[in-house]
Amino acid sequence: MIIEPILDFTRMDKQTKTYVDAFMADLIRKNPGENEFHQAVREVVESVAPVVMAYPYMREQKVLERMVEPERVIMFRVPWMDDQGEVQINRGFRVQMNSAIGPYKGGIRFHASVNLSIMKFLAFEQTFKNALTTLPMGGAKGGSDFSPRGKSDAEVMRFCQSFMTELQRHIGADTDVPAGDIGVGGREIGYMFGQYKRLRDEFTGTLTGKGQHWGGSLMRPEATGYGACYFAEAMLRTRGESFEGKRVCISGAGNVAQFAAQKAMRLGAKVLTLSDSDGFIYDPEGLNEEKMNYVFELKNVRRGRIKEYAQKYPQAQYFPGERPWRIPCDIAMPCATQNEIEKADAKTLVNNGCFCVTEGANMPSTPEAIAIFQGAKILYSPGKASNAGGVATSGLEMTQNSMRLKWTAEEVDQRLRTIMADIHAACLKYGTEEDGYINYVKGANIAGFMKVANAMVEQGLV
Ligand code: NDP
Ligand code: 2IT
Repeated sequence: MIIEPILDFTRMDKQTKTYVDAFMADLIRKNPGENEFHQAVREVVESVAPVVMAYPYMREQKVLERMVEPERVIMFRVPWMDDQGEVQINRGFRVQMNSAIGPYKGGIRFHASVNLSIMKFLAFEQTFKNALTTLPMGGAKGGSDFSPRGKSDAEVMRFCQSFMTELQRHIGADTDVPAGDIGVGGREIGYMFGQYKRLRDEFTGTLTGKGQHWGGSLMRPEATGYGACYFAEAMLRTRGESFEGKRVCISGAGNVAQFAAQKAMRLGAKVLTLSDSDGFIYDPEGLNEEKMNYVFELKNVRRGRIKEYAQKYPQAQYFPGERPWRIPCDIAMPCATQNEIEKADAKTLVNNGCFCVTEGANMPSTPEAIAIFQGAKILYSPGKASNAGGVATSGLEMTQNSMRLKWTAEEVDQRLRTIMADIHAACLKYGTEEDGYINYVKGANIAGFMKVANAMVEQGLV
């Protein structure tokens, strides 16, 4: 039974609001203290509640109630020894949220802040994001409260091996396929893949983001940042605009930020800022290819801090302890972490003339910030739509691994562009409001929800 979506979900009536309030009260009661998870769920529930109200079977089948209950949560001890010979204990997680449309798929985050709430919010978001990619991937997320920052390669390797020694029994090419996220890049994927292969005695595409000579897809490192720029281009086009000559503020200096900056610059924009958790740099002349190469070397080879950019390029200023949002820009691309744009930041951005916010990170804008953007009717896309290029290209890596062949960079890039255009079209379909404003939050949430909900109903009560 395929349920055709109705398109007029614009108004939330009183009955719908009562449903949302009761749903959220129950969720908070069952998952106390998990603030990030509550925040991610509320955003989706507010978008899809009119759909749920329109179809009684969705309520009878408790589709939404099932979606917020992970299919499985795995938590485990990760013991390892540091370079001084001291025993260290971290906590490992894998939240297998939803497998209605494909094997579990989602990144692994290594950061001191990782806890169950953050894992569940990310796995929940991933479920909708993966549905939007048009590829058959369920939603998951994993990680640990281990921070690779300041650790030696040997320590990172020992940690990754211990982490994978437990995780390997829960994953597999047709079961669950992890990848990178904050604190997990090529180095960490390499150590985890090596241990997986050793313990399971198989060479399959069970992790994505692998090295270029052992199964990694070309363009996977670039995919999230590039995909966010392709999505932003599509948004800008709805207003007859482009990146050409625009001032862009980017937060973060990691994988997503680096390639968002490179693509935005190559599309003719002036990229003014990058940041890390210690502060941000402002380069009034904008990035260029030479400066980008410096950033790649600084962050990916030397694992240095972004403040060093201002030492290398004296026209740039470094602002410790601050985020970049007060620098006037046309386009903002948050590419660091959750809740990094708060209400006051959003007001500053809009007051300074910013008219496009494209999220590279997951849930970087607070609900209050989103309300400011949408209230001002500026272009605003949630991460689950605009950062989906990363996991989409992971899906393309899985396909190449299954076929045991490798596509060219041009072929992968073309597929990525098509996927981002399709996601944008889905947002337009479900998110265009009566006055023509495109509510990308509603569009992305309803499009992702319809796909997963229908698959769940068709597969029965599991
Ligand atoms: P990286 O670890 O490569 O880079 C993260 C960057 O964000 C670093 O500059 C880091 O600074 C900064 N950052 C991390 N945590 C914080 C914090 N609490 N406050 C301020 N700055 C912080 O990660 P990615 O670039 O891969 O991920 C960035 C975002 O993009 C995350 O939200 C992730 O979930 C999302 N994402 C990633 C995808 C991918 O393919 N990698 C795909 C889709 C989304 P510092 O060095 O100081 O920690
Ligand atoms: O948040 C994300 O989409 C990612 N970290 C990428 C996940 C993946 O499986 O490539």
